[in-house]
Amino acid sequence: MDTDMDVDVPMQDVATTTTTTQLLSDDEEHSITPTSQETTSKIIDLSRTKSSVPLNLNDSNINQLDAWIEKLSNCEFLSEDDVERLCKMAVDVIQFEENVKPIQVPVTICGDIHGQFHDLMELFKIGGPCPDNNYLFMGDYVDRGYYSVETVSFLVAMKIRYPNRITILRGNHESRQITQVYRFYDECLRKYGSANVWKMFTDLFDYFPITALVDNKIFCLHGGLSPMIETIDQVRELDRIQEVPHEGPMCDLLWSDPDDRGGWGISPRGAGFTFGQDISEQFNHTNGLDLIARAHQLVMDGYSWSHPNNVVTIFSAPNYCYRCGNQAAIMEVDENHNKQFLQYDPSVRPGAPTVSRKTPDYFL
Ligand SMILES: [Mn+2]
Repeated sequence: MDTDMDVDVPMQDVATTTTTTQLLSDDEEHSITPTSQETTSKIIDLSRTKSSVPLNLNDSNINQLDAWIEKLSNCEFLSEDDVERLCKMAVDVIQFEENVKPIQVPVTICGDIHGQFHDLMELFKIGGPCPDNNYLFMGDYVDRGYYSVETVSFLVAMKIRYPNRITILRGNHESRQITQVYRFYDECLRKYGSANVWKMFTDLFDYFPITALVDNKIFCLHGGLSPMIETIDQVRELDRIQEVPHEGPMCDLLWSDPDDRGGWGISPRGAGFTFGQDISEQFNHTNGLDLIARAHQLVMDGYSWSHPNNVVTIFSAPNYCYRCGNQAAIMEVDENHNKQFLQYDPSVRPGAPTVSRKTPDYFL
């Protein structure tokens, strides 16, 4: 029985608390022991494939990517060799993006997806197809749902194919440690028979940008603020190309949550901090921002304002974990910075029982 889902369902996604704490001490146990032989038999070192110039798409690349995207659109995963090609191409695109990726309006901003592939397809139906529309995803593509491989492969392929139309930030689940606990690692083993694909993707995650800035007004990131970061320029100076650290500014940006209490608080998740309205207001004032847009927390309507209009949470996995009964949302920001939330319900998943929209007791 999958126990992590049971603990995880509370609004605050608290399960990650226990995980992080455990992980800090159980490090060795989680380091690919069962498949280390398979993994080492084929050494894939993305850092050695790094080039000094961004990928220049040619006709052959484009045809290859279009074929992959079509296959993935049908929720069929790529071969291991194709994932290796995909990740190498992705490094040559993503490594050149800044820690604070500048983005122009209009753009549609999206929160957690968590391997719910069919709901991601629904998201593109609701928000309009890419590349006709610009998208910003704020992390947590993998874990929890059953289709993390297809979900992350699809988004990475779209990123390479339309690099100026889609931005994919890093979430706290785009990490070696977290994915070994919350399914992505197991899913890769089951679908590919070894941990090679897991290693390729988690190596790639190190290159994902950690924040984005929409027209210098909306600061977008997965988690929240850090007591060690007062200005956006300080984010620009971080060395992000690494596993998500257990503490420090990069960890906080991916793990923190807004809170009703003022000031900084200890996070029940065991990583990052909670931050109050005073902190958000100060950060937005200091950096000339209108808004902080973030994901990371399950919210029943798919979006939720806090601090009162300084922070918005966006969550794009409807009926999270196939059982939470929540709506999902995305936020469209138009040329005039008007914001519109588009909500949606879970899509039909082949072979899945009819979805119950009843709110579970434990939310009440
Ligand atoms: Mn998260």
